[in-house]
Amino acid sequence: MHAVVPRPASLEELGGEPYRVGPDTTVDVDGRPDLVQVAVLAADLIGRVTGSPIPVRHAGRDEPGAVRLTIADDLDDEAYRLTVRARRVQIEAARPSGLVRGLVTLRQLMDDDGAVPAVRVADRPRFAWRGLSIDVARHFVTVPDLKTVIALMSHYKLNVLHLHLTDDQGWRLHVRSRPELTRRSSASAVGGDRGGFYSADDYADLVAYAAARGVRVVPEIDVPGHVNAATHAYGELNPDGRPTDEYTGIEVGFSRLHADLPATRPFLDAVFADVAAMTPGEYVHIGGDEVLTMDHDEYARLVGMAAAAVRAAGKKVIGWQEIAHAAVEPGTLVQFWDPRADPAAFVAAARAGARFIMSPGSHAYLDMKYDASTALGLEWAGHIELRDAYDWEPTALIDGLPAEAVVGVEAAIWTETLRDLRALTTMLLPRLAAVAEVAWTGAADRSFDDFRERVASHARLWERLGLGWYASPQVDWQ
Ligand code: TNX
Repeated sequence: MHAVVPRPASLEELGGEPYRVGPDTTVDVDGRPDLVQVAVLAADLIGRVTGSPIPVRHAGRDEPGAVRLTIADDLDDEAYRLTVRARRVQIEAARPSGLVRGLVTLRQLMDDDGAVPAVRVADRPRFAWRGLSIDVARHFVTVPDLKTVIALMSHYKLNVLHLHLTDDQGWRLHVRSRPELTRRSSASAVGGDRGGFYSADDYADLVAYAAARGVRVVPEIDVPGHVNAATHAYGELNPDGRPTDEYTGIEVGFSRLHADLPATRPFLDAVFADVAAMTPGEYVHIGGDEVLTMDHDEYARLVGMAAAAVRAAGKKVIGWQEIAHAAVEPGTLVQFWDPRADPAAFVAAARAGARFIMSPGSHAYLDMKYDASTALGLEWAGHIELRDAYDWEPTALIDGLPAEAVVGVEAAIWTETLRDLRALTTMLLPRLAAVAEVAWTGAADRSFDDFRERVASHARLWERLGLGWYASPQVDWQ
């Protein structure tokens, strides 16, 4: 399967000479704006390999040397076909996002001199939702650093960037109707480190950069716990009317909203309406995790208010697994993370129409240490070596949950201990590639021994991009 990660559904050797990027290489495409955007991305990616700029052309027929991008209506959403021959390359997909998946496969097949073996690839994802959740609240991640992570996600065919934008330690997105959130609560971060926030323009820029790479952004405003940044900015959210103190530690579960305060519902309505308005995607994440200081009724009322605000703004609701205990409606997504929970509540939620995104702490939490000697990261869900991030089956995590209820897989990275891009990618790489394969490749086509051989050459690209990565002893790195 050459070195393609995630492993494609099928790859056939055609024999004969490889394609070589050279002076006659162009990217040819029909003149639709969304296709031209993919073509420009293709020209940029291919041009970087050989260091020479590649022209984009509108061309109706096959020209020698061309990498041709074509819309093929017989394919599903993100499926693609890639055909590489000595004199031409063709990528076909139903939509631009499918063309991006094919382009990435082409890029991974290319050696450092721009040669690509003659192959035919036919490929499609197992799960429609293949995500990475990033905590930009404990430590802020700047726009350029986040773009690097988005490009990496796209390289592994992930399609959902879930941004954990708010927590006790900081509020990272400007919200028009509640400007004090970023004015008073964005400068802080864990350990007194530098904070930051995304302006509306920054955010739109990130959304567009991600969209061009086939990645949707799902914003998370975490309520009704993990809210100290909000209660620090707006005293009216607290029973005594006074702002809480800034918080820069790493405890969880102490902060909370109050269902009976008059300011609470208007706050939720306004914040979720504004965030929804900045979101072209279908989903807004309401958090809902780890509220340790509230009775169940109040929790359910507050989650209900947040969910209602999201729906009133025209979006669908996703929340951490705890929301399965509050009202779920058909179409609600529940994000599983903690296997210590009782499966019965999830099975009941699925019966009520909820669907599941799988982020099991012991496999997909990429802020866990690789082993006891890892300098960065936490350990509450155990150590996660590369094989642990790879060897798990998303539909077998919850007893009694029907396989059809599982619609996605999401890695998560929490940043209590991760202060910069190098730290972030050292935890992501190589494990992000492993989780991406769990999400993309059919269960019958997956094996760790095969994966470890394919991923071995990927470190060359990570090095080339100057990224930090972990040289897992489970791989013979090339
Ligand atoms: C649990 S997972 C959390 C986060 C922490 C993380 C650290 C979840 C929904 N909540 O608040 O940052 O563990 O690994």
